[in-house]
Amino acid sequence: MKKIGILGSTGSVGSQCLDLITDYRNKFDIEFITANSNADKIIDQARKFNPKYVCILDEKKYEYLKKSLPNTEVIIGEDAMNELCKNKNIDIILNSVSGYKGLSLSYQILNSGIDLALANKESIVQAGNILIDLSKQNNCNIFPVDSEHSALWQCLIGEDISNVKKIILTASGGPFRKLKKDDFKNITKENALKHPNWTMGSKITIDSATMMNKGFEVIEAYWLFGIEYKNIDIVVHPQSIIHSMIEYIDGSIKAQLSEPSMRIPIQFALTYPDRFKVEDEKFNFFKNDKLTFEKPDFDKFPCLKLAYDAGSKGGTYTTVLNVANDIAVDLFLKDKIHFMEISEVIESCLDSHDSISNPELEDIYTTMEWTKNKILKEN
Ligand code: MN3
Repeated sequence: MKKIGILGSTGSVGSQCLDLITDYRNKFDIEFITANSNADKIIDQARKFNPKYVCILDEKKYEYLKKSLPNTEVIIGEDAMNELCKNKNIDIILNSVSGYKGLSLSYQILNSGIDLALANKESIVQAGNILIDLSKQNNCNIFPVDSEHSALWQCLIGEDISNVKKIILTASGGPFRKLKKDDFKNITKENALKHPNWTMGSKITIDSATMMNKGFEVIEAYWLFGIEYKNIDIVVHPQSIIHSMIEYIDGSIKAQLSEPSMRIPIQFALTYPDRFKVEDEKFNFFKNDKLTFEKPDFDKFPCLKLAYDAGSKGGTYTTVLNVANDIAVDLFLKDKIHFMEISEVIESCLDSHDSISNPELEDIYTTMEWTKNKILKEN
């Protein structure tokens, strides 16, 4: 039995993780589940899966939760959530909270020497050096749940990293791949929230529309696999069947393919080095007889360049990139700024930032505060 904890169990990745555990109840023991504020959903989940702890951030929901789950330990707040990540009896914790708040949890998990199944890519974008160092010091793993990085990981098994020439990240291109640049000014929130291939939370859906999501994934790949930015390429592949590729020094390219479903990357992070059977729709070559590829358009999607630049410059630039994006997306979702202003807000923060090289956790938090204050003052 693997003991697992799920941070953000009511979100898209968290719920899918519980779904797959339904098929393997004899393999996993759920220690805790946590949510931001969705009390009804976490109550349903707790009744079905019987975790030892249920934690919710929203304090107003405490009484309701307590009453609904008399036989479960109900706890509230951020500190309690952090406390859960210190339990060394747990084998692996899935961090699938959304946005920059995931960092303190990822930190706590690795600091306690627990394996981290990472769906919150923001934490590695914000503090890659710190998380990677921690995992080495404490001899624990960061297993990617992002489908591209899971693909890269799967392509690298049994290979020597020094034989890698290139990482090729695939991108769906998002909903505005074919839209002319002149028409970007007419983009509405509703258009941006419609992703062609994946159903996800609203924050990551907007990140896909601006392609900042891919920019973050470039930075995530840099930290997870230690490959220089100049050797990380993006190829737009609208069908989302090839989830990413590795090119080796001999010219051989390995790819991982499947229908676009998060089930495989979530499950592989939990079962590695094993593979468990899934009764799911299998890839059909004859229904998918056209796999196409395009160059990414850096002109239409300025967030891509911002991400490469911030990543290459290093230090706290990627912290600014991430937090500025988080807040800009939130402002966009609240109809306070236009779609095209998302990248402008981020760029202006990056331009006026004094980066700290080799940042400590304190520097990261200071930078987060600085970025937040700057944007909220100006918007
Ligand atoms: Mn992805």
